Amino acid sequence: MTRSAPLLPIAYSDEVTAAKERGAPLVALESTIITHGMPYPGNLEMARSVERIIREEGAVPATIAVIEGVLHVGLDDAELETLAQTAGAMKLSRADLAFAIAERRTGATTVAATMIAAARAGIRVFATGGIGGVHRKAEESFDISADLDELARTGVIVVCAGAKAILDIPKTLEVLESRGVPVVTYDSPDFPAFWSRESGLPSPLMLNSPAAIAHFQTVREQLGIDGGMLIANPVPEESEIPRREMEIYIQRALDHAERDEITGKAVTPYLLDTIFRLTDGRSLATNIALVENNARLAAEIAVALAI
Ligand code: PSU
Ligand code: MN
Repeated sequence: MTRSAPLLPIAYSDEVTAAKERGAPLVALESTIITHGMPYPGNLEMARSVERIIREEGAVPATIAVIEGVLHVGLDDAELETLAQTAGAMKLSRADLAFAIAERRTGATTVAATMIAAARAGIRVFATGGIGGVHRKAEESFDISADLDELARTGVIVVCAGAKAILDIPKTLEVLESRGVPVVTYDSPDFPAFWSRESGLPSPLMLNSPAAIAHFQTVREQLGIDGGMLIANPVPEESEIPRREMEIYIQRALDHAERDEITGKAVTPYLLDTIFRLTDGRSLATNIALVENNARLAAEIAVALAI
């Protein structure tokens, strides 16, 4: 008797299965933003609305998460609702995505883990809010998100609203450049800073249409260049919180984090939560608006890639 290796426990939603069969454009979505990035019920509203926007644009959403040891690519509404209320979900990156599956745990995927799952499922475009990056004072803490290395190695286009201004944005851009990750701002010369349309830094590259982004990716593939690319899509003007104002809240949140000795995986969720409270929820409204904006662009890119 020959023993074959057991298959990876992976579950595609009906909608994703049908999309794969007919070759329809797909957009992956992460779940850490749901479990660790926003409070309930705003997180559920956001998760539902980004899926709706992707469908309106003619693509199919695939929210990715690990539920009781099964890697889900595409969640139905009941699963989305349960996840949005799961307090103890793990926050999974490259280091522990397989651990959660092996140990039959439930966990949400970060940008890095979502890219791994998307690539495995043949999904080429992924929408999120902001990527992880090089934290301020990283020269002391060594806190650099695994998202950056994942962008360098895994061939998925990640649409974000820039790097969160809680990070050290110049250092984050330096690391992306050293690792050979193209950073393309959509329709703006300024690299955006998540809640704000500007970071004070110019963007390395700029493109003005989903078709141009798809074409750039095609040429990268023709050259045999693997790895991902980052599309930075500035938050719509009517939803932005200007940089100078944000800086006050960010500084306060960083002081709180230092006082409470927050380290490791807990840093990003802690800072986001503190900023939500300091801005009386205004940062949450901005966060939802920018993710919706990114979902729309990601769907347009996925459609353009499929042409
Ligand atoms: N952007 C958001 N909210 C989030 C995150 C990003 O608007 O919750 C999450 C993403 O999942 C990202 C992660 O991959 O934070 C980065 O965490 P870390 O800095 O620990 O690598
Ligand atoms: Mn970190």
